[in-house]
Amino acid sequence: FAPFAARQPANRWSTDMADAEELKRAAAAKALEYVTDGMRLGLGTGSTAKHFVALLAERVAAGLKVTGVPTSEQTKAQALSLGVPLATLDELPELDLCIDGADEIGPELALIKGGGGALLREKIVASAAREMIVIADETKTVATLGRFPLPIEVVTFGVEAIKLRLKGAIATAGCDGELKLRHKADGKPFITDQGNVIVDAHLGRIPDPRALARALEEVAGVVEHGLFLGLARRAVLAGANGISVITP
Ligand code: ABF
Repeated sequence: FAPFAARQPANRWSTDMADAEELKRAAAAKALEYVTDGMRLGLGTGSTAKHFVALLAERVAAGLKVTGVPTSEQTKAQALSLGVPLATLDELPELDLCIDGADEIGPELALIKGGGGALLREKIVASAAREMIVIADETKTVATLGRFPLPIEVVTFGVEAIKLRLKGAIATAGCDGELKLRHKADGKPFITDQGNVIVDAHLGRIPDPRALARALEEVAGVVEHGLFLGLARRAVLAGANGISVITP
């Protein structure tokens, strides 16, 4: 991609945004190199995954044969509009590769995902794949997970009671912080593709992600959480100095 120093910062904010999009697109383009003819592909959600789907569609138009399983209604709509052949996970329960973005990437490629609200389908699809590659700009990497609020998908019944139990569970894993039910811009609760709601846990630091994952999974009403541990086998990260590919 183009050298960043060469740009004129006429409007700093829009220039930074453009740079960020370029980095996401560069990571997506690199990840495309891992896609081969005949693959069954999990298609992620979010702005980085959106670049990947767009680039994949160009390859499909040029003759690449793949079948995608989308992780959200949003990705499904994009892939359909661009002519990427799709199947459901019931039709293709085993996938070769899943390519998706992340909100935070920690040591050993432990991830926080779900900022876009698609964590449940994302985790099911990633788990069905032989390999998951996470794509991101390098600002997503952290030494300790938790600066990004951890999304926890819960059922709509008894949300306040679930939040109280979550608070206790989080404390047993050495974490603390505010739990907020996610809302849309119109003030209504955000509802996931599976009809649940999301509680965002503002923890700041997650010293032991495995302990926290175990604790959350014991709370009745929790459908899934955004800690993706041991799932990503590779991260393709784009930064101002180029692309790096890292493994756990
Ligand atoms: C999905 O999109 C999510 O799990 C994550 O929340 C988000 C990352 O979005 P972006 O690529 O737009 O930063 O992968």
